[in-house]
Amino acid sequence: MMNVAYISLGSNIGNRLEFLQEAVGLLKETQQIEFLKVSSVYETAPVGYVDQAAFLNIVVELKTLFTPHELLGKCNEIEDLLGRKRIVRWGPRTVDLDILLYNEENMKTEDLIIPHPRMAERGFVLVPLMELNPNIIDPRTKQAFSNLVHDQKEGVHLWRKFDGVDAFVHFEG
Ligand code: PH2
Ligand code: MG
Ligand code: MG
Repeated sequence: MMNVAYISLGSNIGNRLEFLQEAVGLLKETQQIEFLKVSSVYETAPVGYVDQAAFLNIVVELKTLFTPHELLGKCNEIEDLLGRKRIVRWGPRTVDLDILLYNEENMKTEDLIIPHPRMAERGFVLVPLMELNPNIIDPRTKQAFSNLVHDQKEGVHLWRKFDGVDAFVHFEG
């Protein structure tokens, strides 16, 4: 059975676009994942720990045969693969992959909470998510995410638009 999932990707070290591209490329070449869409790239002010460089953020929509935990395993594997390329001891990760949504799943386990517990307060998540699908309902609150996005646009700036996943993965610039 094919499931629809949304993943948020962020990078704020080194060649940020290249890390996002490599991560998306690794998702794309995974047998149990079929790619649907990749959002535009946004440059975003850091949220939470603010004393760090600006991020590039995207959201991807995918179809997958993976269960939520199998998808989490794949995300962690990609973070490890790309993270190991750098030796930044205290720095943020080169690339972060967070599962936002998985079908209409509303689940809480020790290592995985879906929907992502902080997604509704994060412009760097909501703005690209609304670009991909403005009709999504929060399975936890039953509210449309589009009702929240208006207050969350501060610090989120369109950085570059790509025409499809392949254009994104293979772009060299
Ligand atoms: N990720 C965080 C913390 N803060 N801020 C922005 N702008 N983008 C991120 O991806 C991000 C963040 C933790 O993963
Ligand atoms: Mg994160
Ligand atoms: Mg994470």
